[in-house]
Amino acid sequence: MKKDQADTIFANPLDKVSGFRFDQQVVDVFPDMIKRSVPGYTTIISMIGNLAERYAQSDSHCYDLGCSLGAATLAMRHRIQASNCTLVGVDNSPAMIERCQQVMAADSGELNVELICDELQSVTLQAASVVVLNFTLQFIDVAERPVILQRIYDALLPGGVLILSEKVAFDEGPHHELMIELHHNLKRSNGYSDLEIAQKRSSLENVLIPETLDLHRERLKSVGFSSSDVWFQCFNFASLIAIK
Ligand code: GEK
Repeated sequence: MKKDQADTIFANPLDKVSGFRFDQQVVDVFPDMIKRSVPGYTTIISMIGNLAERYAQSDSHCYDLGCSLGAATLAMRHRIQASNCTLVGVDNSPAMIERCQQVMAADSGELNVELICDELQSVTLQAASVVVLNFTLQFIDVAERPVILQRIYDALLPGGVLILSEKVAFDEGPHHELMIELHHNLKRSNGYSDLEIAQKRSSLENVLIPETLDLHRERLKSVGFSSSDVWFQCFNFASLIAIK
């Protein structure tokens, strides 16, 4: 397996900053990129393992939708005790899935892992006890989000959970600016230059669409989740748990 590289994708001035894509260049730097960009990422991954241990049911599926290199899949694989549980990782980036396959093959976990390269919107979900959307929904057209959550809710077994992590927006005002500033300060302290931060921000414009926590809670309620709330937040990054 190729060694992970440091993320320098936006380090030099680009003539034209294109819309962000999960291609081979991103795959090669992905672990470094996500750890230095998403506050609390390592904690969230580890806690997804804890939550999966608690909520995974025997004879069920646990889905990692937008699995990238399978960090959340691996965390679940090493914590789930329930018998006959199958992990399913889905990602629409062929480069991500190819590397994820190598990651899973090199891992000694015993739970069966199935990897699917497809749009998560078209994958059949069934008998699910845990569904993870760890910073994935934010990349999908806002209009498609309610349908995706409804399909997840319908596929969940009673007592099943959705773990939804997102970059979130705040209503316009001082708090909105403050959260963006605090996140950028964190990226600076993680070694990104102002140029890298600015070029990445413009690459993600219209690709990553954050919504407010209120909107996420309302949508989860409207598809049927009886309870949902934030279990982790650092600045404008949050993770919710919704229980069926
Ligand atoms: C982690 N969960 O490390 N269908 C399937 N996959 C998609 C779709 C789609 N429609 N849209 C985007 N993706 C991971 C991190 S990264 C988040 C998730 C980030 C995939 C996309 O290819 C990418 O791999 C992933 O969602 C988002 O816990 O990079 O900020």
